[in-house]
Amino acid sequence: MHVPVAIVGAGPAGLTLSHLLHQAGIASVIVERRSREYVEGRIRAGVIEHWVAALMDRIGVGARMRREGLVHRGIHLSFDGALHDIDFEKLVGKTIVVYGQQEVVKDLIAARLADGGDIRFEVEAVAAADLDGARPRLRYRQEGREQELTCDFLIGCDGFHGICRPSVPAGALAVYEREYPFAWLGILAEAPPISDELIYAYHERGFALFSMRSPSLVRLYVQCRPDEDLTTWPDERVWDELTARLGGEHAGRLVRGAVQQKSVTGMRSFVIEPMQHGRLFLAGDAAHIVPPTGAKGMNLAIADVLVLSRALTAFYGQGREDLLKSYSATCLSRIWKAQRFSWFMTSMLHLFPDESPFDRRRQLTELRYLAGSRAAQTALAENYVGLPMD
Ligand code: FAS
Ligand code: PHB
Repeated sequence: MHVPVAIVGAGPAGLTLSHLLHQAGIASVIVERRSREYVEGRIRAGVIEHWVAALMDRIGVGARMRREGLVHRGIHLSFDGALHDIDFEKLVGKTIVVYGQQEVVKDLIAARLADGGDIRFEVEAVAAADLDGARPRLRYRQEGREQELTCDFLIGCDGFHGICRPSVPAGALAVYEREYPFAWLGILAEAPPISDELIYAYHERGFALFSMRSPSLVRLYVQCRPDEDLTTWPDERVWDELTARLGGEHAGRLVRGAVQQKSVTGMRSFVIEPMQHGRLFLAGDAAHIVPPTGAKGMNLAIADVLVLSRALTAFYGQGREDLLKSYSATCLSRIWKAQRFSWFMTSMLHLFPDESPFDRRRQLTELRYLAGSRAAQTALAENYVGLPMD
């Protein structure tokens, strides 16, 4: 079988790309090793940047997001026992939408299938070859049988642990990475939010984040060790730690609802350069990882494939190769800005095991400066809502 564009992975990157290509009249196939139920049930990000929400509207998959998503005009920072507002709408005239990543994935899959899109669930890509040729080959396993397809372009949207990035010859990619000496223990719980916006808390016991998914579903995170043993975190301990770290009057109102999901997510910054090798293009977590403190992961994945869809449309429409050639550079300039912002938020709000009392004072001073400076708040706001997408 030959297809113009073969995409590995039905996450936000792969699904958005397939949808954008369909709207440009370009056929694609997605192979996804997990089942539809699994990818639609996977709890991950929850914040949608301003321009991403507008894009979802423009490409016809924003209706449920607008109905069920929560528009937030800013965030709260909690430190010194009080809440400090960062009002994005006042500072940069933009808002964000809080809407679960799995909901975005559900909406995109529904749209793809309604358009007769070709998504092959429970099909695992096993190897990519001939990337330097005009027709890359993708070997995949379906119902236990190995098969092969060829394509004009192979797109690795298969996340950090996928097979596409490792299929690039060693030495052809430069790797930039940093591991953080902590992780996030996250829970999803049935409870009404105690705040109208997210709360990022800096506390001597460690970072905490109060987020939400709906008027009856909250998403909460506490800083923990990278190798934290979940069995030592019964629900009550999670709630106790959140109450302690969120502090202030609102913590006392925290409703301890039934915990639906609990997991530990490691924290790293990771970028490969370039994001292309021959006719293989990498997008999303396959090419870069940010610590979730800046809420950039899913948004960056969608930014990559918007750039790639324009390049492929120019290729098939006008035979242009310039946008394909500049794909990597175009994406990397945005990716490094998001890497810097995610590192900034992570460094300002987490306790590092080896830090000194000087570092603690510096972090607190950074937060106090932020709370008192319109200039500093504006810088945070414009990065958080999403830098303009050309
Ligand atoms: P994805 O990882 O979403 O999708 C890749 C897809 O490829 C998966 O469906 C996978 O099954 C498939 N795949 C992999 N190998 C394959 C193979 N060989 N064959 C076929 N299919 C294959 N961001 C936030 O902002 N906030 C958060 O709270 C947050 N939490 C996260 C928690 C976790 C555990 C992870 C891993 C990420 C989290 N992120 C979070 C970041 C997240 O939002 C990612 O940035 C986003 O999922 C990236 O989207 P994709 O690049 O599409 O990759
Ligand atoms: C979430 O709602 O899951 C979330 C929100 C903001 C972050 C990270 C995760 O920075």
